[in-house]
Amino acid sequence: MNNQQETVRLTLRSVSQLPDRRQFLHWAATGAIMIALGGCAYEVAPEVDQRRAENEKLPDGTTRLPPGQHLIRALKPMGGEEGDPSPSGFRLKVHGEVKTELELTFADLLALPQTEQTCDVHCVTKWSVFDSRWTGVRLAELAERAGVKSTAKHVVFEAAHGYTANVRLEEALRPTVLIAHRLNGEPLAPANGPPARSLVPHLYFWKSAKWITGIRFQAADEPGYWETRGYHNHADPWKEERYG
Ligand SMILES: Nc1nc2c(c(=O)[nH]1)N[C@H]1C(S)=C(S)[C@@H](COP(=O)(O)O)O[C@H]1N2
Ligand SMILES: [Mo]
Repeated sequence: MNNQQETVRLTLRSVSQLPDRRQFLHWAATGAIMIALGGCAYEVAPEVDQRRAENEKLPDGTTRLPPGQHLIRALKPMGGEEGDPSPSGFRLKVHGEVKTELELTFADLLALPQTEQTCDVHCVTKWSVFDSRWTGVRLAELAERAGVKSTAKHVVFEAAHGYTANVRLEEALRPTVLIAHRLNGEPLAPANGPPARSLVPHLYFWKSAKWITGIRFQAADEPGYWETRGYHNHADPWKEERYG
Protein backbone atom coordinates (compact mmCIF):
# COMPACT_ATOMS: atom_id res chain seq x y z
CA MET A 1 0.00 0.00 0.00
CA ASN A 2 3.04 2.30 0.05
CA ASN A 3 2.39 2.71 -3.67
CA GLN A 4 -0.90 4.38 -2.89
CA GLN A 5 0.72 6.76 -0.44
CA GLU A 6 3.30 7.61 -3.04
CA THR A 7 0.61 8.51 -5.58
CA VAL A 8 -0.99 10.98 -3.17
CA ARG A 9 2.18 13.03 -3.03
CA LEU A 10 2.14 13.69 -6.76
CA THR A 11 1.16 17.14 -7.86
CA LEU A 12 -2.15 17.53 -9.59
CA ARG A 13 -1.72 19.42 -12.82
CA SER A 14 -4.31 22.15 -12.97
CA VAL A 15 -7.01 21.55 -15.55
CA SER A 16 -9.60 23.88 -16.87
CA GLN A 17 -13.06 23.04 -15.59
CA LEU A 18 -14.90 25.72 -17.50
CA PRO A 19 -17.61 24.57 -19.90
CA ASP A 20 -16.73 25.19 -23.52
CA ARG A 21 -18.98 28.19 -24.09
CA ARG A 22 -17.70 28.93 -27.54
CA GLN A 23 -18.55 25.48 -28.81
CA PHE A 24 -21.97 25.65 -27.19
CA LEU A 25 -22.72 28.95 -28.89
CA HIS A 26 -21.46 27.58 -32.19
CA TRP A 27 -23.85 24.63 -31.93
CA ALA A 28 -26.74 26.92 -31.07
CA ALA A 29 -25.92 29.11 -34.08
CA THR A 30 -25.66 26.18 -36.51
CA GLY A 31 -29.09 25.00 -35.34
CA ALA A 32 -28.43 21.54 -33.98
CA ILE A 33 -31.74 19.68 -33.64
CA MET A 34 -32.89 17.71 -30.63
CA ILE A 35 -34.45 14.37 -31.44
CA ALA A 36 -36.05 12.00 -28.95
CA LEU A 37 -35.31 8.34 -29.59
CA GLY A 38 -35.83 5.41 -27.29
CA GLY A 39 -36.67 7.77 -24.47
CA CYS A 40 -33.33 9.59 -24.69
CA ALA A 41 -32.85 13.04 -26.13
CA TYR A 42 -29.73 13.54 -28.16
CA GLU A 43 -28.55 15.97 -30.77
CA VAL A 44 -28.02 15.20 -34.42
CA ALA A 45 -25.40 17.19 -36.26
CA PRO A 46 -26.73 19.38 -39.05
CA GLU A 47 -26.33 17.93 -42.54
CA VAL A 48 -23.61 20.41 -43.44
CA ASP A 49 -21.40 19.13 -40.60
CA GLN A 50 -21.93 15.53 -41.70
CA ARG A 51 -20.64 16.33 -45.18
CA ARG A 52 -17.73 18.30 -43.80
CA ALA A 53 -16.93 15.44 -41.42
CA GLU A 54 -16.94 12.94 -44.26
CA ASN A 55 -14.39 14.99 -46.18
CA GLU A 56 -12.12 15.71 -43.25
CA LYS A 57 -8.83 13.79 -43.22
CA LEU A 58 -6.59 12.77 -40.33
CA PRO A 59 -2.83 13.45 -40.55
CA ASP A 60 -2.28 9.88 -41.82
CA GLY A 61 -4.68 10.49 -44.72
CA THR A 62 -7.61 8.39 -43.44
CA THR A 63 -11.02 9.99 -42.97
CA ARG A 64 -11.72 11.51 -39.58
CA LEU A 65 -15.21 9.98 -39.61
CA PRO A 66 -14.83 6.18 -39.87
CA PRO A 67 -16.80 4.40 -42.63
CA GLY A 68 -20.50 3.83 -41.94
CA GLN A 69 -20.61 6.36 -39.08
CA HIS A 70 -22.72 9.51 -38.74
CA LEU A 71 -22.00 12.47 -36.57
CA ILE A 72 -24.08 13.39 -33.53
CA ARG A 73 -23.49 16.20 -31.04
CA ALA A 74 -23.22 14.48 -27.70
CA LEU A 75 -22.70 10.98 -26.36
CA LYS A 76 -25.84 8.94 -26.61
CA PRO A 77 -26.52 7.10 -23.34
CA MET A 78 -26.13 3.43 -24.27
CA GLY A 79 -27.17 1.93 -20.96
CA GLY A 80 -25.49 -0.96 -19.20
CA GLU A 81 -25.83 -2.22 -15.66
CA GLU A 82 -24.92 0.73 -13.45
CA GLY A 83 -22.26 0.54 -10.80
CA ASP A 84 -21.83 2.64 -7.66
CA PRO A 85 -21.40 6.22 -8.94
CA SER A 86 -20.13 7.61 -5.64
CA PRO A 87 -16.48 8.72 -5.46
CA SER A 88 -16.32 7.42 -1.86
CA GLY A 89 -17.25 3.90 -2.97
CA PHE A 90 -14.76 3.86 -5.84
CA ARG A 91 -11.88 1.36 -5.85
CA LEU A 92 -9.72 0.67 -8.87
CA LYS A 93 -7.68 -2.52 -8.75
CA VAL A 94 -4.62 -2.73 -11.00
CA HIS A 95 -3.62 -6.37 -11.05
CA GLY A 96 -2.64 -9.47 -12.99
CA GLU A 97 0.79 -9.52 -14.64
CA VAL A 98 2.22 -6.73 -12.47
CA LYS A 99 5.04 -6.51 -9.94
CA THR A 100 2.98 -4.45 -7.50
CA GLU A 101 -0.78 -4.73 -7.31
CA LEU A 102 -2.48 -1.36 -6.75
CA GLU A 103 -5.84 -0.44 -5.31
CA LEU A 104 -6.68 3.19 -5.87
CA THR A 105 -9.37 5.24 -4.19
CA PHE A 106 -10.94 8.11 -6.12
CA ALA A 107 -8.67 10.52 -4.22
CA ASP A 108 -5.66 8.45 -5.29
CA LEU A 109 -6.80 8.70 -8.91
CA LEU A 110 -7.16 12.48 -8.65
CA ALA A 111 -3.72 12.77 -7.06
CA LEU A 112 -2.04 11.19 -10.09
CA PRO A 113 -0.89 13.34 -13.04
CA GLN A 114 -4.02 14.41 -14.93
CA THR A 115 -4.36 14.53 -18.69
CA GLU A 116 -6.93 16.56 -20.53
CA GLN A 117 -7.60 15.61 -24.12
CA THR A 118 -10.09 16.35 -26.85
CA CYS A 119 -10.87 13.38 -29.04
CA ASP A 120 -13.53 11.68 -31.15
CA VAL A 121 -15.50 8.60 -30.08
CA HIS A 122 -17.20 6.04 -32.32
CA CYS A 123 -20.00 3.69 -31.28
CA VAL A 124 -20.59 0.46 -33.19
CA THR A 125 -24.28 1.43 -33.48
CA LYS A 126 -22.95 3.96 -36.03
CA TRP A 127 -22.89 7.25 -34.18
CA SER A 128 -19.72 9.26 -33.66
CA VAL A 129 -19.04 12.35 -31.57
CA PHE A 130 -16.22 14.72 -32.47
CA ASP A 131 -14.22 16.76 -29.98
CA SER A 132 -15.33 15.34 -26.66
CA ARG A 133 -13.09 16.68 -23.90
CA TRP A 134 -11.98 14.17 -21.27
CA THR A 135 -9.97 14.46 -18.08
CA GLY A 136 -8.28 11.51 -16.46
CA VAL A 137 -5.17 9.47 -15.83
CA ARG A 138 -3.29 7.71 -18.59
CA LEU A 139 -3.43 3.94 -18.41
CA ALA A 140 0.31 4.02 -19.19
CA GLU A 141 0.85 5.95 -15.95
CA LEU A 142 -0.91 3.24 -13.92
CA ALA A 143 0.91 0.49 -15.82
CA GLU A 144 4.24 2.06 -14.97
CA ARG A 145 3.36 2.43 -11.29
CA ALA A 146 2.23 -1.18 -11.04
CA GLY A 147 5.30 -2.38 -12.93
CA VAL A 148 3.75 -4.36 -15.76
CA LYS A 149 5.66 -7.56 -16.40
CA SER A 150 7.13 -8.30 -19.83
CA THR A 151 4.82 -11.33 -19.97
CA ALA A 152 1.76 -9.05 -20.20
CA LYS A 153 0.30 -8.71 -23.70
CA HIS A 154 -3.35 -7.79 -23.08
CA VAL A 155 -5.44 -5.60 -20.82
CA VAL A 156 -8.91 -6.46 -19.53
CA PHE A 157 -11.01 -3.59 -18.21
CA GLU A 158 -13.27 -4.81 -15.42
CA ALA A 159 -16.45 -2.97 -14.56
CA ALA A 160 -19.54 -3.25 -12.37
CA HIS A 161 -21.63 -6.43 -12.60
CA GLY A 162 -18.98 -8.35 -14.54
CA TYR A 163 -18.76 -6.17 -17.66
CA THR A 164 -15.34 -6.57 -19.27
CA ALA A 165 -13.55 -5.33 -22.40
CA ASN A 166 -10.20 -6.51 -23.73
CA VAL A 167 -7.57 -4.35 -25.46
CA ARG A 168 -4.10 -5.28 -26.72
CA LEU A 169 -1.46 -4.00 -24.30
CA GLU A 170 0.46 -1.99 -26.91
CA GLU A 171 -2.76 -0.17 -27.80
CA ALA A 172 -3.85 0.28 -24.20
CA LEU A 173 -0.53 2.03 -23.51
CA ARG A 174 -1.18 4.74 -26.12
CA PRO A 175 -1.18 8.20 -24.52
CA THR A 176 -4.83 8.70 -25.55
CA VAL A 177 -6.08 5.79 -23.40
CA LEU A 178 -7.35 7.14 -20.08
CA ILE A 179 -9.15 6.28 -16.91
CA ALA A 180 -11.44 9.28 -17.30
CA HIS A 181 -13.51 10.97 -14.62
CA ARG A 182 -14.62 14.20 -16.33
CA LEU A 183 -16.30 14.86 -19.66
CA ASN A 184 -16.47 18.36 -21.15
CA GLY A 185 -15.37 19.86 -17.85
CA GLU A 186 -17.96 18.12 -15.66
CA PRO A 187 -17.86 14.96 -13.55
CA LEU A 188 -19.22 12.01 -15.56
CA ALA A 189 -23.03 12.14 -15.81
CA PRO A 190 -24.94 9.13 -14.40
CA ALA A 191 -25.29 7.52 -17.85
CA ASN A 192 -21.59 7.81 -18.69
CA GLY A 193 -20.23 5.50 -15.99
CA PRO A 194 -19.29 7.62 -12.97
CA PRO A 195 -17.19 8.13 -11.09
CA ALA A 196 -14.66 6.84 -13.67
CA ARG A 197 -14.50 4.82 -16.88
CA SER A 198 -11.89 3.72 -19.34
CA LEU A 199 -11.55 5.65 -22.58
CA VAL A 200 -10.05 4.00 -25.67
CA PRO A 201 -10.91 6.54 -28.36
CA HIS A 202 -9.35 4.71 -31.32
CA LEU A 203 -11.55 1.61 -30.88
CA TYR A 204 -15.35 1.23 -30.91
CA PHE A 205 -16.81 2.68 -27.75
CA TRP A 206 -17.76 -0.64 -26.14
CA LYS A 207 -14.06 -0.99 -25.28
CA SER A 208 -14.48 2.04 -22.99
CA ALA A 209 -15.80 0.44 -19.80
CA LYS A 210 -18.11 2.56 -17.65
CA TRP A 211 -18.18 2.21 -13.83
CA ILE A 212 -14.69 0.76 -13.98
CA THR A 213 -13.45 -1.36 -11.09
CA GLY A 214 -10.27 -2.95 -12.40
CA ILE A 215 -7.46 -3.05 -14.91
CA ARG A 216 -6.12 -6.57 -15.34
CA PHE A 217 -2.91 -7.24 -17.26
CA GLN A 218 -2.78 -10.63 -18.92
CA ALA A 219 -0.40 -12.81 -20.89
CA ALA A 220 -3.29 -14.41 -22.77
CA ASP A 221 -6.08 -12.58 -24.53
CA GLU A 222 -9.52 -12.83 -22.93
CA PRO A 223 -12.52 -11.70 -25.00
CA GLY A 224 -14.84 -9.49 -22.92
CA TYR A 225 -18.58 -9.00 -22.56
CA TRP A 226 -19.41 -7.95 -26.14
CA GLU A 227 -16.51 -9.84 -27.70
CA THR A 228 -18.04 -13.12 -26.49
CA ARG A 229 -21.44 -12.04 -27.84
CA GLY A 230 -20.55 -11.72 -31.50
CA TYR A 231 -18.66 -8.45 -31.59
CA HIS A 232 -15.16 -8.14 -33.01
CA ASN A 233 -12.23 -8.90 -30.74
CA HIS A 234 -10.24 -5.87 -31.89
CA ALA A 235 -12.89 -3.25 -32.87
CA ASP A 236 -11.06 -0.81 -35.18
CA PRO A 237 -13.72 1.61 -36.52
CA TRP A 238 -11.68 2.45 -39.64
CA LYS A 239 -11.58 -1.24 -40.59
CA GLU A 240 -15.24 -1.62 -39.60
CA GLU A 241 -14.33 -4.42 -37.21
CA ARG A 242 -17.89 -4.58 -35.90
CA TYR A 243 -18.62 -8.30 -35.70
CA GLY A 244 -16.37 -11.22 -34.98
N1 LIG B 1 -19.81 -1.15 -17.56
C1 LIG B 1 -20.25 -0.98 -18.82
N2 LIG B 1 -19.51 -0.25 -19.65
C2 LIG B 1 -19.92 -0.07 -20.93
C3 LIG B 1 -21.11 -0.65 -21.41
C4 LIG B 1 -21.87 -1.43 -20.49
O1 LIG B 1 -22.92 -1.99 -20.82
N3 LIG B 1 -21.42 -1.56 -19.20
N4 LIG B 1 -21.50 -0.46 -22.71
C5 LIG B 1 -20.46 -0.08 -23.69
C6 LIG B 1 -21.00 0.39 -24.94
S1 LIG B 1 -21.67 -0.78 -25.98
C7 LIG B 1 -20.90 1.69 -25.34
S2 LIG B 1 -21.36 2.18 -26.91
C8 LIG B 1 -20.43 2.74 -24.42
C9 LIG B 1 -21.50 3.80 -24.28
O2 LIG B 1 -21.09 4.81 -23.44
P1 LIG B 1 -22.09 6.00 -23.09
O3 LIG B 1 -23.35 5.39 -22.54
O4 LIG B 1 -21.36 6.86 -22.14
O5 LIG B 1 -22.37 6.70 -24.42
O6 LIG B 1 -20.11 2.23 -23.14
C10 LIG B 1 -19.51 0.97 -23.13
N5 LIG B 1 -19.15 0.67 -21.76
MO1 LIG C 1 -21.99 0.27 -28.05
